Amino acid sequence: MNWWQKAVIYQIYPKSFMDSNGDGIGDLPGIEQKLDYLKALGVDALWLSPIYLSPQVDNGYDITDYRQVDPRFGTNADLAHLIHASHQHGLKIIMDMVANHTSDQSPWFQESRRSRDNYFSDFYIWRDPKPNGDPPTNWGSNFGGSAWEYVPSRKQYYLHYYAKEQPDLNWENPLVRQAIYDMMRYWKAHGVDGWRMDVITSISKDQRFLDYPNPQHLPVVMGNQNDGPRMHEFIHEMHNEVLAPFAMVSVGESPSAKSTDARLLVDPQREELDMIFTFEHMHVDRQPGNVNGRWAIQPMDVVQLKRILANWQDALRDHGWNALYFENHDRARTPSRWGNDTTYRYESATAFATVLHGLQGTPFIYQGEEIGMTNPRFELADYEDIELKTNYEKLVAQQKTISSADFLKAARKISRDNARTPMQWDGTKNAGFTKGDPWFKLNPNYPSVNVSADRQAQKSVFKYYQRLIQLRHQEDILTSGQFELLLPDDPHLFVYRRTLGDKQWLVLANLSEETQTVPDMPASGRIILDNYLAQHGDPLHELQPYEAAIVAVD
Ligand code: TEU
Ligand code: CA
Repeated sequence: MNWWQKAVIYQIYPKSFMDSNGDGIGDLPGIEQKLDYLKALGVDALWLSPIYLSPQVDNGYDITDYRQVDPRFGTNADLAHLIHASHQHGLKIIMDMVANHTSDQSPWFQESRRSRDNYFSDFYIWRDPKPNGDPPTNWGSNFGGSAWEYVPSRKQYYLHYYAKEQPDLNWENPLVRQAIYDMMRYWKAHGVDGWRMDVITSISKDQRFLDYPNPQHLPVVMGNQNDGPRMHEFIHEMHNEVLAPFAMVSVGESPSAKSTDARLLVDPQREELDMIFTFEHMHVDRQPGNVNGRWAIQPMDVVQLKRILANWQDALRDHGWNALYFENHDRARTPSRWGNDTTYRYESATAFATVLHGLQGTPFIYQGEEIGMTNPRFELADYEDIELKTNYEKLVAQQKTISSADFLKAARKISRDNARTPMQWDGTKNAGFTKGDPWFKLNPNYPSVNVSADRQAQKSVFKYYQRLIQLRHQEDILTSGQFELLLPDDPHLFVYRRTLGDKQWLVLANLSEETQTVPDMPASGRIILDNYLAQHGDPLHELQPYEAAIVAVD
């Protein structure tokens, strides 16, 4: 078994984690101050969202220089220090690798846009206009508008799947691939243990550059963006060049992968990636086929959530390994999104945690999830995120397919900024995140929801996570046990069995606000964990609102 299969990984969004110097922006020395806290939680590795030099059009997912730490976050020496200190704490470091695109401020792009015949000319994807001057294809960007931007100095368009300030790299060019591998070796030499790979399934583009059938004559988003013809070849090459020789762990982000695609990416025999993040279970509260995409929300469907997670458990059993997550910097807070963030904040936070951490795979915890942080109820003017702003412009202002009020309602449920408010450390001014003016508004509930209060509370989300993490470290049944979904059609209960040898554990959660009886369970068992603390009755047969338990029935 590899270290990362027994591990729980904690994601840090540095900008919002801890500010050490009072400029209102979280930074690397701030992370270092919190290593004891992370150790107390019990996690094994940290994934840092991008801290490289960047104009921050997309909060660092637009990189100017892969080898330089942005002065907002500190210096390269601060990073070296943090890696060293983390290792001394027994924490591994996984860095974000954004290799599908760079910032338009990158010297590579600045050179590339200058002319058609310099060393960097083919580092990006340039194409001539259509005869009538239109963009080369009708592909749409994820952040609104066409995926092509015209540059007069080359009389050509370049491709960008995200903002126009995020030009896509040309992976067909071997010089680009070698430049990325060299960068990975460079950080390996600084002690980095692995990579989270941003939209890695987008790196290969279909070189035919075909238009999509398009009755509405609007740019078409998705479909063109993933699983290009050379994707597996490129990832396999990266595996051989850097991942395998330097034993670095890899978890790829793969927005459109189904479980069958996942097997091709993470089956160890194929020598590509260790794990991938799927988006499939993120769609259980989205109206399928609606023109407003992820802004067309609907109540989440527990049956669908179970079907998707169970399908991934089955598909990767003996053919790969799951990366398990509910929250990250692109997703909302689970109690607000799928649970109840007022009356049952503690209960719903811990119920979803139990469901996730009981599965086979490597759980990822996003900063603040371990204290049950919630979505802020912002007004439109409070939001910062480029994805939200560009989608508002496209859907509300131009297309007029959703009203401003409904867009705001969706934003409060699912927008990316919900997870990006500063970490709530204590009840003092600005939640102890900064002594200056925070770069982004805090969630106004920080006087009551914060690390310090939670760790002292009877109902402590943090303590519950500590226990879940300990169990994963100690109990092989959680890492290796067979998985079987029970009661698949029950609309409120998420129940499954893990089995290892003659050991059997049931993981049970009531994802509703009413007490539920649980049918067809064994007569008795031994409670390993229960989020209703001492008050629990008989979780094998009756579950209180958002009650969750793990019960041994061997
Ligand atoms: O996200 C990829 C991605 O698909 C998201 O932009 C997605 O469209 C959005 O979360 C809504 O579902 C990665 C990063 O995680 C994200 O922060 C970046 O903005 C994006 O890539 C571009 O680098
Ligand atoms: Ca700072």
